[in-house]
Amino acid sequence: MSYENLLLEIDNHVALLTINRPKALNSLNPPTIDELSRMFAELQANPEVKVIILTGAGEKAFVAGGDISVMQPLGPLEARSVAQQAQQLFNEIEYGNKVVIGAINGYALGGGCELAMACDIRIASDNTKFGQPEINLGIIPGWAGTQRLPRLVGKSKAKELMFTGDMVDAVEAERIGLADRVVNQTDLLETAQQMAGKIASKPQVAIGLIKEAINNGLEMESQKAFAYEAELFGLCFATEDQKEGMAAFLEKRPAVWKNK
Ligand code: CO8
Repeated sequence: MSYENLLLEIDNHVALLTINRPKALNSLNPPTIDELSRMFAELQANPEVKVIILTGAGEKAFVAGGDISVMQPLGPLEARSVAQQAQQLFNEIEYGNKVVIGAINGYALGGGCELAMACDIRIASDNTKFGQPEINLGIIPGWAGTQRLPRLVGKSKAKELMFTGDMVDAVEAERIGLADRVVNQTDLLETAQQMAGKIASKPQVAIGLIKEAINNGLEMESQKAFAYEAELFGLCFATEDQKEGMAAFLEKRPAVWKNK
């Protein structure tokens, strides 16, 4: 399948996916959202790929938001449809079976901040600015920002950021829990690759079950979530990797994972 707005490299079980519209600061128009949906479906189905790194082309922006020139003339039903299309993509990223690391390399604003928040982990370069500036356009976040941001930074900080439209720099983003790590821009991809390589070297069934336990469990009442975790923990004992991992520990040798 061909992609006009995306670049892809796959190396050693890690896919590096780059949104490539640097002249428009990688802002997301409907064709790019459509390409991202097709690409994530392809990568989730590719057994060679264990971890996906998502970044933006150029040194200035990860994604500067939804494409405002496309949004400007929309009617309410079209705007709702664009919101639903992107929300579906972001759900596929958050709930999909592969780990997704956001390598956030500059502005992550509006829909760009919402896309970053759908990633499992965010590593930000020191020039990154996060924000939900939709209020300055007379709209509210529509790609699940009103839901994912408070879950990451708390209700009142999320309201402050959305009411004011203010951006936060990478250090502040790390302090409030929006970024997990901050590095020099020159080190960003290498740091993401190192983390991706480490995660790709782990037993993948258990990695997938951790993702499921956290994502689904956080949406449940706590006693139900504990029971759900116990079920998934039990499921690990149906895998060859549980047998191998424990045998290897007891035999004092490195484990050889089969990812099944
Ligand atoms: N959409 C379209 N084009 C953009 C966007 C964007 N979000 N951001 C930047 N661009 C374009 C600029 O228009 C400019 O194009 P050109 O060179 O043709 O004039 C080019 O990228 C470079 O941008 P600037 O010249 O503005 O660069 P600066 O360094 O001066 O400023 C900023 C960088 C601060 C990032 C500035 O570009 C900016 O404020 N951008 C807009 C940020 C924003 O408001 N993002 C939120 C958009 S709304 C959103 O994401 C909601 C999505 C949900 C939609 C729901 C359903 C419809």
